[in-house]
Order: sequence, then C-alpha cells, then structure tokens
Amino acid sequence: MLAGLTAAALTSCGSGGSGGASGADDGSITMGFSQVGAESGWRTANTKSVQEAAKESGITLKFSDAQQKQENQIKAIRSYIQQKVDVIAFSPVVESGWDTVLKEARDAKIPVILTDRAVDSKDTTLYKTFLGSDFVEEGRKAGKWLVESFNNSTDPVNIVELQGTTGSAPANDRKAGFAEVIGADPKFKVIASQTGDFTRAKGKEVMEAFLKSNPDIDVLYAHNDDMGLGAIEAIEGAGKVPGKDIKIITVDAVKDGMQALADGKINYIVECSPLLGPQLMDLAKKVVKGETVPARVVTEETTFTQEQAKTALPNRKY
Ligand code: GYE
Repeated sequence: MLAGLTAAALTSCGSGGSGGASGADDGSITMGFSQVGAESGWRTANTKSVQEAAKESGITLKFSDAQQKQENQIKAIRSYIQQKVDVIAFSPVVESGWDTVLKEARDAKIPVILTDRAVDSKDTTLYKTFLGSDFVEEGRKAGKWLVESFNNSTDPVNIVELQGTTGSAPANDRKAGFAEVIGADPKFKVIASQTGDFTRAKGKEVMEAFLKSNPDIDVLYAHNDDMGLGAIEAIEGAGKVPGKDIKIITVDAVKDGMQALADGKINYIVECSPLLGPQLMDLAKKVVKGETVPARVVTEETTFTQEQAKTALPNRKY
C-alpha cells in the first residue's frame, strides 16, 4: 500500500514535468493506443494482453482499431494528441510515413512508444522505445529449419511464400531473414511470393492461385499462422496433403497454429509472442515519469516442432 502511494506521488511530479496533461494532478496515467486491426489470432491475443495489462496496472486505456489502414492510425494519434493523453503507444501497420505525426506528438510533449512493429524514421528521437520481436531473426529461424530438413538432398526445393501485409515490418523482415539463410544454397528456389495480408481468407485465396500455376510446390513459408491455416484449406481442396506433400513453416504459434502443428499439417512454427501488455505498461509508467528506458526491448521467443507442439498445446493460453 505504502509503495503504491509513493509510486503515485512520483508519477504525479513526473507527468507534470512531461507536459502530458490529463493525469498530471492525481498521478493517474492515460494511454492512447492505436492497434493495427483484428487480422489474426496473434492480433486478438495482443489486444487482450494490452487491455488486461492496462487494467492491472491502473492505466486508463483509450483504444482504437485502425482496420489495417495507416490513415486511421494517423487520425487516432492526432486525436490522442488533442485529448492530451499522457503517453501514446501504437503498432504501426506499415514502416514508412510516420515522421509528420510523430513530430506533432513530440511538439505536444507526449511520449510515444512503438509496440510490436517498427517505423523506418531516421530520427529516433521521435519515439522513446520500441518493444517487440526481432522479425529478421524469426525469418532466419524459419530458413534454418528448412536448410536442416533438406540437408540430405541435392534436388531443387520449390518454395512458395505468403507474405504479411505489404510494407509492414514483419513482412519485410521475415522475408529478408529467410532469404538470407536459404540464399546460401542455390537448390532453394522461391518460385512465388505474394502478400496474403496476414489473414486466413487471403492466405487461402493466394495459395489457391499458387497451386494452379505451380504444379510442383515442395514448401510453403507463411509469415503467420493464419495465412498458413487458410493455405491448408487450399492445399486440401487441391487433393494434396499439407505437412506431407507440401511442407509448411509458419510464424506466431497461436493455438490454432499449434493444433495444426500437433496434427501434422504444419511442420514447424517460429514463435512470435503477442503478450506485450505487461512490459508495455511498465515502459509507459517510466517514460511518463521522465525516466530513461532502453531504446529497444526485444521479446523472448522460441520455436516448435510437431512433438514440441503436442507438449505445449494443453497450456497454450492464446
Ligand atoms: O505475426 C501477425 C499479425 O505484427 C507480429 O501481425 C505482428 C504480426 C503477426 O497479423 O499474425
């Protein structure tokens, strides 16, 4: 109780100094959060984590869903600036085009935290910290599994790739990390690569097109579970066996993905954790107080084989 009071008193001084206005007097913190959308199981789990963590840490959350549109996120951020929230957090749908609105936040002295996805702004003083995964490393992990799995063969390996949302950090980086690793051996050929916008429906649609124009696909690399799950429907619809005729690698490790992995329909999943809420709230409290925080906070993650999925599945929360 006493510790809580002390923290509240400190916050009160700090937020007055930071210029954020709404909670300045009583030490309460209001966060404006602009979410990407509701495109995937990962996103749903991430939203829940942020909302629950805000509640638990006593932070008032103003939440908006941008439906995968940058213009909606820019509008939301501008409205948070007008409302004089104490801190803005957002997960940028694409990497480019944020400098103007981030400068507006800085001019209003409202600290900004990037969560989940990065921006490509050269001026890193536009935000306080970036909390999220290392997507290039995730792509590398996917590539390493593939290289090891096809270790014993010199035959060409035909790969199709379902990319995430065009221009998003996870799509750019998961593609780059994967290409870097498989690029060392010319037997690996990416014969088709297109966006499926991180959704199940688009994943299915694009995989159907891939199957029509490419009779000989050995591997699917999908930038998230949802697109992989949509693609599984397309593969089964074409009379092929997912996980056998076509090996499948995905990223995320949400429950539905893990179930498909345990069932043998997916071969390998690279984990990407959506549970960023608690760390985000801790960082928010610190930046509102004016404390220095690390410029980059990387999420800890693992990988799952089919056997590991069977063990992990009963305790999987999302
Ligand atoms: O992998 C995907 C979601 O930005 C890490 O966005 C996130 C990605 C995640 O739609 O499922």
